[in-house]
Amino acid sequence: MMDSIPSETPPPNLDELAEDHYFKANPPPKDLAKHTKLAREFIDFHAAAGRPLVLVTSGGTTVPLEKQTVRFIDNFSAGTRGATSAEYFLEAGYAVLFLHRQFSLLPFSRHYSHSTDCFLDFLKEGPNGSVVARDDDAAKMLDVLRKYRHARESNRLLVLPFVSISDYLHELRSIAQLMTPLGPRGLLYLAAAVSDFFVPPDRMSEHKIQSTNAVDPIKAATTEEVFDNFDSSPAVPRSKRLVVDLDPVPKFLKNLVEGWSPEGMIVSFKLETDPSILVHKARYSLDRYQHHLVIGNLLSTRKWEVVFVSPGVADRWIRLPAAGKGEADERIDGVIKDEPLDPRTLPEGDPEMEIEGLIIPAVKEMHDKYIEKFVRRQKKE
Ligand code: PAZ
Repeated sequence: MMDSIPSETPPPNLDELAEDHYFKANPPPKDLAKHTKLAREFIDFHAAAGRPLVLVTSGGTTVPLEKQTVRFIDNFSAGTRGATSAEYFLEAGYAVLFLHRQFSLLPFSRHYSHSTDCFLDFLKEGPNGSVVARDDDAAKMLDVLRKYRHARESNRLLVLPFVSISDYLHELRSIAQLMTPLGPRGLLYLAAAVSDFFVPPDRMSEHKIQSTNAVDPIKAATTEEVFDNFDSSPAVPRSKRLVVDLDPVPKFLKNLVEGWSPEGMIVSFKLETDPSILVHKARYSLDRYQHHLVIGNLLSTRKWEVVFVSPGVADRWIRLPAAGKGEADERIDGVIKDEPLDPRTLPEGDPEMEIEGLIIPAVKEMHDKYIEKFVRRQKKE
């Protein structure tokens, strides 16, 4: 009789199991195949040209409460960080794949949308029934228009929308995997405000959640299951309450780093409201997922300062200069501050300066070094 051979089957990879389960249980967005085709063509075009390409994610993700969605949970993000960063990446020579929440801010058009002014306020009647920019706005609009046209005509900007958290994750996974031919020239800059909680499909109502029990008798007469997301001993009458029970969204950053995009440089953002935990949470995320850079920011000061947390180096605060002070970076009034700004006493900045104008060159510098190191290592092998 033969001795039994010890089994060599590796233990199951829990991250892969969670990924498999999530993507099977949550249906893909209906435009995924169309988006994937556009993304593949765009990425392959720039990979062949040896150009660096950045995937910028931007805006909030919705958490639908019903399959035929009438209501959903959302967050504050307007997509300013993502849309503004995309413009600076284009200026820095990148091709930009802009994956954004539908109807959030877009690169270039952001200068004329979502503001207190209506875009028509920037226009006036011109000669012979034409429409032209108002004199005060013409110079800036021409500059923005030229940059936009150049990005479009040189095929450097691809804009793809998503709506819900599951749309976002499906799109992110597919695009990250398609970025493989870029090797280290691929950069993932994850600025979208991604929901941490969601309603899993098996607990989601098909139809609009009812606020009264008026349809109960009709429902009871049919074989259809009545949606029930209420607890069993409500203090307020059952027909008047809505208790929403959310599951945590699985954390896929590890899958992204190890499986979907193992050669690209990955930059994530960490948003907090409590200054005392920001840096700690950013460092925790970096240690846990082993990616390349976490950019920390606080809700109240995110347009003035961010903190770069990366492996093996000290935290680096990047700040807008106070008005009239010129260069600022880590310094405020000549003093290096490594504590967050006080939101009640934010310096009056130059309205023409945007913090993304400081963030993107710093990210590019890190990305250039990352590519160099990767190429050097490959040569040695
Ligand atoms: O869209 P916005 O400009 O108003 O805000 C940008 C931001 C705060 C959403 C972004 O900088 C960020 O931190 N994104 C990641 C958020 C998170 O999931 O922790």
